[in-house]
Amino acid sequence: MENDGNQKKKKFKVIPPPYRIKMVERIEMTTKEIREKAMEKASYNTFLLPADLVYIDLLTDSGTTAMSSNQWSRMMLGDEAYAGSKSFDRLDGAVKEIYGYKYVVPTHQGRAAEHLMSRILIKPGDYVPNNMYFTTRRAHQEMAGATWIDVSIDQAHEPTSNHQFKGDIDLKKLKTLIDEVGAEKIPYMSIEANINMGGGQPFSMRNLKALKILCDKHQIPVMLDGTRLVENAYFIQQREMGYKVKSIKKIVKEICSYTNGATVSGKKDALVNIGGFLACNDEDLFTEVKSLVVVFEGLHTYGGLAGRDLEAMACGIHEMVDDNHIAARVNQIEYLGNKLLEANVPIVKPIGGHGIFLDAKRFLPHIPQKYYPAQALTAALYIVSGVRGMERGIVSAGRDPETREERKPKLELVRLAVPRRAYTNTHMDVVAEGIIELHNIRKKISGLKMTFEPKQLRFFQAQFKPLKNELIQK
Ligand code: PM9
Repeated sequence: MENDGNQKKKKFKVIPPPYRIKMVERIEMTTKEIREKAMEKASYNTFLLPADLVYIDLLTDSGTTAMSSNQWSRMMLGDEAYAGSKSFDRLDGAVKEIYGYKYVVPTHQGRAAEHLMSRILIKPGDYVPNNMYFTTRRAHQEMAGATWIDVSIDQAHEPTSNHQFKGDIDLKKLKTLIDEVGAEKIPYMSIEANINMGGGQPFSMRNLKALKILCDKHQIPVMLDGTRLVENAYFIQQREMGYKVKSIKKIVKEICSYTNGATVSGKKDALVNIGGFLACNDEDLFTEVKSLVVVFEGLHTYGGLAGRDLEAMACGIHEMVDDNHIAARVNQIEYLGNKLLEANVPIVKPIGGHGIFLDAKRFLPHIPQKYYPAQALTAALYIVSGVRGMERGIVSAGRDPETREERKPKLELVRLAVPRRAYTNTHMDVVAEGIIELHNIRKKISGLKMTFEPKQLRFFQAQFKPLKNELIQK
């Protein structure tokens, strides 16, 4: 049997991580008074908090991974030659072996790859269908002149739906789009693995295969956002018929075989603090990417990264497909999610692959969406517990580029994303306690008004004030 990790899992109630800890970093709990002042100074936006005033940092799982001793030692072997470094060869080899694409161009992170892909493939007036949106991907599609279209299944927008593959594409919605605008106006089909904004939810292999057949028929390339591909592969292994006995490595390769290329932020699955890449099978696209990357990132063999970063990512790509690693990673999220479900805290179901998502509409039903309930909940959670999360609702959704009206997503969420290999389940216990405490005083939380709104990706730097004089009434 090839899938050894999956068998080991069944022996334990929790899945123990396949590592021990060699180096630690001190973190400090602050007082509620300190946090109240810090939150006010940060204008009720957790992105504007100093990190040393955060106790457990679940702002993001991006670039916050603990690297392995192998990755750190590979960094010392980084070949810093400007052109044609050995470290590029190792990254190139790792992507080809694990993902199976023919061509690879490194970039400094995921959005840089999205930028190159959008600039090259999109013409003004085009339409790009997606399974829900991710902030940076949609921003680049729209900046290149495309209209973003959501072709995700309806259940993806329902926090209480237990659908096992909320990342699936609604093929009827896609067919309607093709009929309405014509395939020549659709430069690519954009499909994200384990959709982030929907709660870390996977697509199924069955749906992906059907999507590929439909797109091939209309000569529309399928471009994957492979940022959280391994987590998606894990859910396929656990939930889809016929995949229980397959290794994560095989499932990852199979997914990629039904796509024409991918943009990847290495800061998630690939276990590095910086890095990304664009990979594809089409030689013409590769030639164009190589030509454009030198304008924005650097030569096509380093793409804005140091040789040591390429080494760490090459090593991380091999480590990420270890069945034991990914089982323990997702199990830690389930551990936290189940504690919250037991305490009747409203979270997105099923429990996702990279974090748990509080449903602010059910948590704070007294705050209308126009007063930013998820933003208020994120700020209040920090004050009560020292835990930092991120708004994933109306603030993150931003404005329609044409009408400039606020987009009002059905999902109004607070994301608590768990960094890989960084925290223990004891930390998860503390996070759960903080959220449950906050849930008990939820009626005292007030809404927010926005006092400053940046032009792009406003959630990063927007500023707020409580509607009443205090965010949490005494
Ligand atoms: N994701 C995250 O925290 C970091 C930026 S938004 C706070 O979830 C997907 C699915 C992502 C993603 C980043 C990117 C961009 C692309 N696709 O951050 O540029 O989740 O490396 O990747 C973040 P980079």
